[in-house]
Amino acid sequence: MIKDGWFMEKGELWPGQAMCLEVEEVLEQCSSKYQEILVFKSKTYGNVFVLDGVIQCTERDEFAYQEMISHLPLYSHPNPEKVLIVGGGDGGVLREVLKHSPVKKVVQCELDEMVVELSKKYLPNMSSAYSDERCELVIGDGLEFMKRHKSEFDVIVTDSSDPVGPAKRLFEMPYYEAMHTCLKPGGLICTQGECMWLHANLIQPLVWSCRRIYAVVEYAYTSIPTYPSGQIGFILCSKNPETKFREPLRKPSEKELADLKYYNSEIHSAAFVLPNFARRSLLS
Ligand code: SPM
Repeated sequence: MIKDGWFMEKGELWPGQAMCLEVEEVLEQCSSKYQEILVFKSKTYGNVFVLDGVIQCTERDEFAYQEMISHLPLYSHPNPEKVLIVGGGDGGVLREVLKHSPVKKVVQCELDEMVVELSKKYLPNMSSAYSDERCELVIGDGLEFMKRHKSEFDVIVTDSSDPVGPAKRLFEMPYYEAMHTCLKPGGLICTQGECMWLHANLIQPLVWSCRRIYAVVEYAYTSIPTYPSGQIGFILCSKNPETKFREPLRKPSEKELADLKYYNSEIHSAAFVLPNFARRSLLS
C-alpha cells in the first residue's frame, strides 16, 4: 500500500489504474472488527482516511463529495426535519446535513465505531458535527436499524464505502426496499452511486430496479480528484411523484453559501446532466 513514500490505491473495482498520493507521515495503521484502517498525512491533500486500501476522504477535497451527497437531496425536499445517515462515520455528511435549518433531528448509523473515533482524532473539520445536540449516533447495522424504524425519516443519505465486504448489501435491492419502508410519505434518498466511467454494470441494474419501487429516480455526479477517475455519482430516489431533483426547492442564503465550497443551485441542476455515453449506459 505504501512504497517509497507513496500510497498507491489499487483495486479490483478500477482495474488497470491506480491513484497515488505522496505520504508525509503515517498517523495510524490498525484493524477494526470490520476493516483495515490507515490514516496518513499526505504531502498535498492533508490527512487521508483509508479503509481496506481505498481512500474514503482527504482533507483537501472531501467537501466535493460530502456537500453534494447531502445538499442534492436536502434541497430537493420541501421540509427535511428528520434525517438518517447510514455509514459516513467520519462525520462529513453529518456536518453538511446540520447546515439545514429545517433539520430538527439526525440519526447517524455507523457500523464501525473505530471510524468515528479516528475521525474525531484526525479529521476534526468533519467530526466536529458530532457535538451538535440534534445528532444521535447509533453504532450498528444500517439495514437492521431501518427494519426497526418504519415511516420515520424525511431523507436518508447512505454514505457507504464500495460494494465489497460489509458494504456490499448497501448496493442491493433489499436495502433500497428497506429505505423505502423507513421513509415517511414523500420522503427521498441519496446513496453513494459509484462512478459512471467504471461501474455502469453496477449502476444500471440498480437504477432500473429502483424505478420499480420509487416514483422518481435520477443519477447525478460530482468531480473529486482522489476518487477513481476523478468522479463519483449519486442515486437519488423519491417516493413523491412531484419531486423534480434537477430543480432545487430551496436555495442556500448568502450566509449559507459563504460556508459552502462546492455546492450552489446551479451546480445542483448541472449535476444531473450526464454525457451521452453515461445517459445511454446508465439510464436507457
Ligand atoms: N464521508 C466519506 C466516506 C466516503 N464514502 C464513499 C467512499 C467511496 C470510495 N471509493 C470510491 C470509488 C468510486 N468508484
